[in-house]
Amino acid sequence: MGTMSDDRTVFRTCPLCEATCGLQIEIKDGAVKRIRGDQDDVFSTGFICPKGSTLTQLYEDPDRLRKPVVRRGFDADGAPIFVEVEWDEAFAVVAEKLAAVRASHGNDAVGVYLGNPNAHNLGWNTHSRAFLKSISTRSMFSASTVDQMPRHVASGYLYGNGLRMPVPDMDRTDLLVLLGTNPFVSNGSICTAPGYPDRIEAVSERGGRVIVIDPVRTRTAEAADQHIRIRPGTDAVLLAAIAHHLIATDQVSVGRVAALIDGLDELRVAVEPFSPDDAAAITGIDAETIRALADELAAASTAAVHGRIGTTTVEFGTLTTWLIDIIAILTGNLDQPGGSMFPHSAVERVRPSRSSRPYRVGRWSSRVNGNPEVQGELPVGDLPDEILESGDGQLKMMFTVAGNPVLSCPDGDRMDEAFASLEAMVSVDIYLNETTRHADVILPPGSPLEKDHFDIGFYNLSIRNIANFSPVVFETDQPGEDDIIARLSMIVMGVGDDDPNIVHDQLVGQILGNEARTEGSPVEGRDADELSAMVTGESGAERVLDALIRTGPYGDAFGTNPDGLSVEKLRENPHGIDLGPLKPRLPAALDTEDKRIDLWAGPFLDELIRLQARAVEWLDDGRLRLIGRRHLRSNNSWMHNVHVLVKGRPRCTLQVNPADAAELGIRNGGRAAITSRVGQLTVDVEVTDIVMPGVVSLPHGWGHGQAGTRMEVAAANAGVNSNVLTDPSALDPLSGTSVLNGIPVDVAPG
Ligand SMILES: Nc1nc2c(c(=O)[nH]1)N[C@H]1C(S)=C(S)[C@@H](COP(=O)(O)OP(=O)(O)OC[C@H]3O[C@@H](n4cnc5c(=O)[nH]c(N)nc54)[C@H](O)[C@@H]3O)O[C@H]1N2
Ligand SMILES: Nc1nc2c(c(=O)[nH]1)N[C@H]1C(S)=C(S)[C@@H](COP(=O)(O)OP(=O)(O)OC[C@H]3O[C@@H](n4cnc5c(=O)[nH]c(N)nc54)[C@H](O)[C@@H]3O)O[C@H]1N2
Ligand code: SF4
Ligand SMILES: [Mo]
Repeated sequence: MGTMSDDRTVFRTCPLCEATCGLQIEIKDGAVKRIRGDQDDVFSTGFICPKGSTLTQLYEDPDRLRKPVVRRGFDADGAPIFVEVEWDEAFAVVAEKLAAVRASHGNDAVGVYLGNPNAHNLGWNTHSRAFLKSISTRSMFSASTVDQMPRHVASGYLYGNGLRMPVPDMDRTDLLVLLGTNPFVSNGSICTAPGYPDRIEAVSERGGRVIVIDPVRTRTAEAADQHIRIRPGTDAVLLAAIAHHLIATDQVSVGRVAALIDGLDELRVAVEPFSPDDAAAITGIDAETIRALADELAAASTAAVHGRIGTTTVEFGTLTTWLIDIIAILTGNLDQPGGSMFPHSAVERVRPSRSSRPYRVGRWSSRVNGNPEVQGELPVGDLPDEILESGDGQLKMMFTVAGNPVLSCPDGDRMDEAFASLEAMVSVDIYLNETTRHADVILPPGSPLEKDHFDIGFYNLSIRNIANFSPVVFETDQPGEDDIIARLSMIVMGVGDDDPNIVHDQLVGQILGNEARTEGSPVEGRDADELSAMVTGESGAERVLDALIRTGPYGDAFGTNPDGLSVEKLRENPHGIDLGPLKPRLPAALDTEDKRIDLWAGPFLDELIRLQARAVEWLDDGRLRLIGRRHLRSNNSWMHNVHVLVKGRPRCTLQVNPADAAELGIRNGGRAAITSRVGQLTVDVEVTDIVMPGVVSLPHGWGHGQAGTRMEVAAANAGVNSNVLTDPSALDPLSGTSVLNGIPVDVAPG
């Protein structure tokens, strides 16, 4: 808490979603008086959503953990009993538990699950390396395999690096085609763009068009020029048919990047079976509409096609993502202004390397189900089996960092059972929730207002190149992720020290040492110790960030580029620095061996053949398909303890089309039983024609109020866990991503 004389206005970037909005925070007498959108933010210019202003409520939430807690047994009802302890004691328990598990089961018995807020967290971004290297486990799981993993795999094969992801150049495009994304609610994903609604409107205002392809008439679809309803899971068929039509009608025009691309000729044969007429029966979109869409894509002077959750969390997620890039290539929109472009951030997550190797997956597989490793991870759908099925390499201990897999990942009940069965568990989290209630120790970092911030991840997915640093707003005794991860790393390595600065200094030293040795680096040949001494920053994360920024593409190179960036310079620019619109980056940004794009580098030909066979099965199964949805005032499973966000009408309802409701005998406001291969739920029904016939929609992230959790508001607005219905064995085989959209279900009056 601040002091009575603490009156000030500060500016910071909201860390809650990918939009990176600037906030203006007025502080009076040491407390937040008001949070508004920062009109002067170089990127968001005042835009804010209802969540942004609730950083105050998160900060003040009495349920948010202020000190570590350790589990000391269970009460008579079987609920865990947690007691607060000092930090040193908490870390001692971690060390003891880890040593015990390693002694009896070896290091392979230790696994990790990483949740979504890590991507938004500066300390995790700067320090994860230290932790993941020290723990060195093949049992790595994350929210990526219930999210964007297909994007990484498609990028890996096409561009040589899984992290090289194109984004739609929304502010300059003439035609924006959005598949399986509802940015009016989610505020966008793999497309960092604060104020999506205004930007979408601007496309139409400047004479362009916006087309939304979604089974639901979402708010985004309402605002678009055209909404095309599609049967869940069938986007790959639609996109293959678009490619088919472009080729069949001689409308292919690859443009500048043509010289870099191998395998275009083979595409004709590969998409031959996907005629618009055949695709119509599978996608539910008539052939004329498919042809018109393809013609429009070909005719537009610039076009950007973008797909998210509805296109990645499906059985053909990787193929769909690959096809999105194929359409960009065929229409001359890859790496072109107004098309699909590669950001160039002040801290590049991928630096083009000189010694490239072919992109690889499957370097190891999951023990029980034999699914291949992808990007160093195993499918999170495999996690319950890896914990529950006995045998060599069975997981006995888990670290979870900023994740709630019990609600967010497949087969929720079995996930819960799995975590309950562990010998040891450590969670880095701000709440005692459905997942962390199984932990032996919870290590809580401070709330967002108590941490510094810079979106290392999302500026690499941004439609403009932006740099914006946010200092701490309120001081706290709670360590940030940087300090916590540093201490965990030392415990995992068996180092006796407990001073996180040792790790901070090592990380800075490694970064600068590497740079000094790297040919072409702005600090090539300089003395790493001298450079280290010039690094500034109040936290470990800030110091690592300073090292990264100053040696990055816009950096001051520790003096040789005096106008360049440093954290100090960013501190002087609290509204951010605009580094300009995206620029073409190929071939320099390619990490493939030959600096070329080989369309068939991955298993995509086989996958197209598999799609052809599968699509026929979908034709006549006649079952309802379950999809998910998001709400503007929610954030996956974890902001349900903020009263202003959850109040009002219950949102965890099953949306059903009126025609289906009539046939099933269920009514608006009534109850329904919904059954999948793995689970059953009874839910409140909302009859609405925004969902297309044959499709039902239920949001994820609910199902609160379980014994031993400490989230009073969430428990009072519990809802049900939609992922009880998610089949862990249904996945996109190329990426290990779970099928969360298009789950076959039966619905009956309940
Ligand atoms: N059916 C269905 N399931 C889905 C989805 C879907 O569309 N449908 N979407 C999927 C997607 S895209 C994702 S990303 C996943 C999310 O899956 P997860 O990341 O596992 O779940 P979250 O609900 O985001 O949980 C975030 C956790 O981080 C904690 N936390 C919040 N802020 C901080 C912080 O600053 N530091 C730390 N250490 N912890 C913090 C919260 O208390 C919570 O425990 O869910 C997936 N699940
Ligand atoms: N308010 C809010 N914002 C969030 C989040 C949140 O939970 N709440 N979560 C954040 C996270 S972790 C992520 S990853 C992003 C996700 O951001 P988005 O991808 O924009 O997520 P959704 O709003 O779930 O939109 C997915 C859309 O896909 C549609 N859909 C379902 N199946 C299919 C299909 O087979 N084909 C097509 N074409 N469409 C389909 C759904 O109807 C839905 O409209 O949002 C982030 N922002
Ligand atoms: S849109 Fe996202 S970044 Fe912007 S205020 Fe809302 S939650 Fe924060
Ligand atoms: Mo996500």
